[in-house]
Amino acid sequence: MATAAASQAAALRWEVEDGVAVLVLDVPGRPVNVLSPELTREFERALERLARREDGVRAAVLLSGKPGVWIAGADIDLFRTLTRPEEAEALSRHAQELMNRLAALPVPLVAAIEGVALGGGLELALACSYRVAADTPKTRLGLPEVQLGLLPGAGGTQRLPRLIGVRSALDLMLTGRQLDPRRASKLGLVDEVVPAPILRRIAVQRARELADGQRAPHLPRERGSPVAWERVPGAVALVLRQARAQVVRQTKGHYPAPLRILEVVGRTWNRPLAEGLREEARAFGALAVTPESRALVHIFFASNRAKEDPPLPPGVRAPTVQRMMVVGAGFMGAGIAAVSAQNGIRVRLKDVNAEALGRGLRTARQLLEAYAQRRRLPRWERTKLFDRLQPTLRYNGLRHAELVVEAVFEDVELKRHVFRELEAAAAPTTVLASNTSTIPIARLAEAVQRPERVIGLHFFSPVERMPLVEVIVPSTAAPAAVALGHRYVKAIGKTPIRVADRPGFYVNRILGPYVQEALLLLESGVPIEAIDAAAVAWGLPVGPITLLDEVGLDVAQKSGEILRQAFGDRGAASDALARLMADGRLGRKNGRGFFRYEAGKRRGVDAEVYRLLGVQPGAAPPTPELQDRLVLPLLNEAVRALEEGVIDSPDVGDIGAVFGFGFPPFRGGPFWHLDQVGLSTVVARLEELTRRFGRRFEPTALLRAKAERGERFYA
Ligand code: 3H9
Repeated sequence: MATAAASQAAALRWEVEDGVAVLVLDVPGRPVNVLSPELTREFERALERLARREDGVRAAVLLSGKPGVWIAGADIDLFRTLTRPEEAEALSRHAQELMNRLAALPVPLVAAIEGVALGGGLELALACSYRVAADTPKTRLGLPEVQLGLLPGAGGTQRLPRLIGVRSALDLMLTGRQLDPRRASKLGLVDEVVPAPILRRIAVQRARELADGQRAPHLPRERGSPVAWERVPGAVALVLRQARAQVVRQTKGHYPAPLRILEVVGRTWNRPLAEGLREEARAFGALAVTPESRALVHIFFASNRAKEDPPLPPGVRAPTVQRMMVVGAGFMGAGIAAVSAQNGIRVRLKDVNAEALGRGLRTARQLLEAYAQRRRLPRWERTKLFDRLQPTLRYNGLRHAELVVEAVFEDVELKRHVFRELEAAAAPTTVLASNTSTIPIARLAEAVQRPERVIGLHFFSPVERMPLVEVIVPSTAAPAAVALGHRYVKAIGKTPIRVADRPGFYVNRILGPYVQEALLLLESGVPIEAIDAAAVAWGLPVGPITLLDEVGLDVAQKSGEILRQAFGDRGAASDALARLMADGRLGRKNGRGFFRYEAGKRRGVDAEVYRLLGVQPGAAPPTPELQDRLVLPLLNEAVRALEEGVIDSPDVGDIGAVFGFGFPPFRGGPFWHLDQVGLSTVVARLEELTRRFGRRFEPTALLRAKAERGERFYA
């Protein structure tokens, strides 16, 4: 039977149950449990009490007092203050010492994991004698340090391979992948998976059994892998070679952390633990101060800030979306409907005729099917999931919806007509959102009686994969409508950025000059391969010409036209897209674009494109010059968007670019990158390009002013 709590600590509560100390971790004043020097001191006090067997305890259990989070790792905030590798190395040594003390406790310690156990959190679990996880959707285990440009620095690179084998450990460390409890149990990372309500009871029971010698602890080996085939000479070397080749292919050498992980594990997996820990700490120290890690840590915090709810006037509430309608069952509409249903929202998908609706419904159901398989949903949950998505040809039920997303064909009159119909059928409070990429939201708001409830929700394609949604805020929008849209985007697992209702919004606006410059380069005779290669070498996921083929030449042309009408006075523009479209080229979707396609597979550049554009491809300028010509206009446009209030902070601009089109995360986003290069360097380079190529490169006033004052975008 449980006895009353013997004492109360700030973050770590000490309770005693049947001779077992139950340590309940609940860091005060923080939304999640994170490891910090203060918490380490508390842990140390608790460990001393355990070592003394205070209250007669024979074993211990570590539980979290925060629902959904066991331990989210080390406090990432701490990394921002580190300036020298030695400081970071010391931080790592400190964390390792805590884990070593846990592992050396004279009483068994059971990790009772409910919620996320990430980074230092999982490393702590690895130092325990036994791990039980609750079977809840929020319970996930992983080592995401690589996503912050780091390696696990609290013993993870050492204890994980010694517990589950080198190959599985590398997979987790190199990808930052998070495992659900069942997968973690298959790998031997957790010893048991139990329903949440009995987690504490089972953990206490296992702790007692361990103390009584009725059950053996499950500990990492002192050295080497527990997987038999990995102990065959040469086996691990092969695993390492293959992993390295994959890392190089995927990161193109832009990310030091995964290479360092391979190096440390390769050198130490078969050495004594203490030696391995020393190597780990040194590598952690070196990585923590790299520009790549700083940029990635910046993205982590910037995305949290972007997710903060917008302020609401006193007394105003924005309801959460429980029911919604998606109007227009095309590819986008189907994707929006599926992603919403996956996240617990009841969705009606509407179109005007049965055929279009049937097609959209099939697409949406395929997405749900893929999701259900990925998540291995049990039958009853699958049924609930599919039930949440209902087709309709009419606006029935719309009265109960908090939100409608319109995703019909991109035609302003059609959309205005739909908005009028929606207003007639919806409740007065229903928020009406358009998923347009080119039409001003104000034009749609004008069409209805209550424009204050009209916003834009600009999704990116394919909806199920793209992490960003632009919440477009026309000047007429009510704060509650904006807040509802923002919260909805978060509820479906995406990152919202609030953007003013200006041409191209933010993402397409800054891509505009980049794509334009690529076309001008092409027209001046630079080979397509060289243009794309320069962008990819800079770290972008694909080059601009490939991007055009993927997005569709018609879509890009329309978007470009909008920007040209709005900002055309900035100089030369290419009409290459129009000319290629006149030849029936739409890009990948019709198998004809800048590239050739055979049976859906891309082959090479289509030489016919040069002929159509009257271009003789010649030698390319040096890569750095190509990169400057492509990227600097994009950066300049991002600053202009900030200057004009399209976005309200550099954070939003960075997140929009990284999540919207894959601006290289290791560069931290346009504003972060500008700061790193130095604003006056960028201004000088833009001025030089202006002299050589024209006004489109002119640095924007804000950039110039900040450069003159020696300022940065981030303090
Ligand atoms: C590490 O462990 C290194 C070690 O190997 C070695 C050390 C020597 N630190 O995302 P949310 C904040 S590296 C500081 O909105 P959710 C977050 O900023 C670490 N703060 O909630 C936000 O603050 P605010 C490896 C953190 O439910 C608030 O908590 N670990 C940390 O959507 C709520 O977060 C990771 O990389 C942290 N570690 O998701 C895990 N974690 O309210 C990173 C969270 O002021 N974290 N915060 O905006 C996550 O993935 C998610 O936050 C989590 C919760 C899944 C935990």
